[in-house]
Amino acid sequence: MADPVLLTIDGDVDSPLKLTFADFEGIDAAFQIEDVSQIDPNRHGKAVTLAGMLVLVQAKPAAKYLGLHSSTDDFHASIPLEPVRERGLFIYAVNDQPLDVRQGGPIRFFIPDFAACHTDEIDECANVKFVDHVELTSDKGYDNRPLDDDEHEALHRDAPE
Ligand SMILES: Nc1nc2c(c(=O)[nH]1)N[C@H]1C(S)=C(S)[C@@H](COP(=O)(O)O)O[C@H]1N2
Ligand SMILES: [Mo]
Repeated sequence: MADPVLLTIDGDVDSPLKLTFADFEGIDAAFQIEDVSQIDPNRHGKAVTLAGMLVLVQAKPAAKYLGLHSSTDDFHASIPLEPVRERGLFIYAVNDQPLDVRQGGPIRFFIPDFAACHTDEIDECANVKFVDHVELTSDKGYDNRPLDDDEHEALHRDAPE
């Protein structure tokens, strides 16, 4: 059987992509971070940079928002692209194995230096786990991140461990 597609990237791009684990491993070393713990000691694994991904899909100048969608638990964020362009990461492997679901795998979006939850458009909540679809858009897209402490608490209470 063919390897499953882990991430689809489309929207305002000239070259949409569907990536399997092997595709992630094959991405140019210039677009890879070998060891995410060098950037954030609390995070581990190997990542492809958002900047690299934007080159691969040939993002159009019209792309202003980064949509991060998880169909696994119906969690969605849409954040301004410019401030995260050079620091966003897609973590996909630990010890050369696909990222475990407990760490947000198979693919986890991660912004080092995120703001505290719901204090900013680019907050910790935008570190979308099990992200399977990235859509670049000219306007803000669908976003169902928690808006306040109560919603946030409810989300964490219901989250599978
Ligand atoms: N798919 C998905 N991603 C998600 C969430 C979620 O509920 N589902 N919660 C978000 C929130 S609100 C926070 S604060 C962080 C928590 O990341 P952690 O579980 O690694 O601490 O993940 C974010 N990513
Ligand atoms: Mo959060």
